[in-house]
Amino acid sequence: MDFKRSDFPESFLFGAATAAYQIEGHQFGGAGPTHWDTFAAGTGNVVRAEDGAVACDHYHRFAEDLDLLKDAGMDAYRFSTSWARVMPDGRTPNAEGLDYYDRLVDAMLERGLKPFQTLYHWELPAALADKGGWMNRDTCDYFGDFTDVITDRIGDRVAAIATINEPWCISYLSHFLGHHAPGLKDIRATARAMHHINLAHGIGMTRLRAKGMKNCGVVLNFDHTEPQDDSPSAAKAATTWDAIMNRWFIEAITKGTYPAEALAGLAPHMPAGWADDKGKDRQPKAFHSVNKNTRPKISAEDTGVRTQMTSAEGPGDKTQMGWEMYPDGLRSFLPRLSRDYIGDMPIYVTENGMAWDDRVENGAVYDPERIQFVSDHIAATKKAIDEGANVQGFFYWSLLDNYEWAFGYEKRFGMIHVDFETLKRTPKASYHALKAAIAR
Ligand code: IFM
Repeated sequence: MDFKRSDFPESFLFGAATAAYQIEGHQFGGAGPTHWDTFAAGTGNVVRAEDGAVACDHYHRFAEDLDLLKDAGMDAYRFSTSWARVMPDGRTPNAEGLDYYDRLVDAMLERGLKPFQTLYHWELPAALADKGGWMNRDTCDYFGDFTDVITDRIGDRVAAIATINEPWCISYLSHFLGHHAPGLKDIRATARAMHHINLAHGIGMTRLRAKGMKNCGVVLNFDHTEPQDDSPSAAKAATTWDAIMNRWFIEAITKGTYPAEALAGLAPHMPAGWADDKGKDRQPKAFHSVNKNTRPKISAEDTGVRTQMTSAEGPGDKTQMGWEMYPDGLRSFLPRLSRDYIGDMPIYVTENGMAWDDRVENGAVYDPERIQFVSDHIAATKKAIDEGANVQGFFYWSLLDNYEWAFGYEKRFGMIHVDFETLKRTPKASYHALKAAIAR
């Protein structure tokens, strides 16, 4: 890789990220069923109907995985705490689940790794999905209770806490585009979920602050949106997409408002009294986190009934996900975030990574494409810092090959290969290259 640690400020953190349902093995330790188990069991929702029952068995193998992080010279580990493990029915604490996270955090500290916790990374307890999930406003208060329970147990030792991972995916991708659990394509459900997820963030932040927790924030995903062509309809569609994907959550959280371009379609479907909630999601944060991967090109399709937005990938090289590799999107977005929304507040790039069809050959995995990808995105992060963004850390997504949601185990994002038959871990060439760069 082209960079060295000394290109960055001394306090800059290098780490890798994972999420509970994607790696832990949800059949272990008394975790309750989640809406992802239900979604995966449906026909055609997930490749081969795979679920997170075993995943990488990180639940039993976390010591080995954390050793690999430490051996790579990483400073921090971004992990998430499964709501359904901590409270299997969404409401009642599970001692075994709390003990697990207690051991996990201690194991990070023993290895000198800073624990970066995300409270909610998508495994909604099925019992709460039964009550309407994120369409139900009560879920926001229940999230607050979950925040209390897990923070009482590990909050004294974590370095940072993010409330929610990628609200756009939880709401729009899952309730309008239907790609993720609960797999809906329903604008009324979408508007509710898009509002409630912001409210849940606000309630979570309030609970964390009440406990004196200082380093708290949220993780949003952004894409550098561009119109597909020069037509006015494509320009309008790109502006609307940008409003829904990039502005809805950050503007609610920083300004207490929703962008007019998004409200134009969503307002008729919002829950009653939504305008009275204005500002409840706008709680003071200490940091902001960004997950960034690709560049959708947006066009408008006139169906004869109404105009709909269509997203397609840009022209550059693609990853195994079919996503365009576009590091300049990261370079341009980070200063935009500082300039338009958060000023000098610290930013962490909490996820950046690529999937590739990696294979073990002669006991090793050769992945030059990922080495180039990481090198380019770390260079883009450096440029963004030079342009004024206060970026304080970069987390590769992901530490391990894992459960890539609707794609099952087919897409390999890890710096460490996992054989899903034997669960053997094999660090890829990119792991060794990143380790060398961090050591320089
Ligand atoms: O695997 C996901 C992760 O859970 C959230 N951010 C994007 C990753 C790749 O799709």
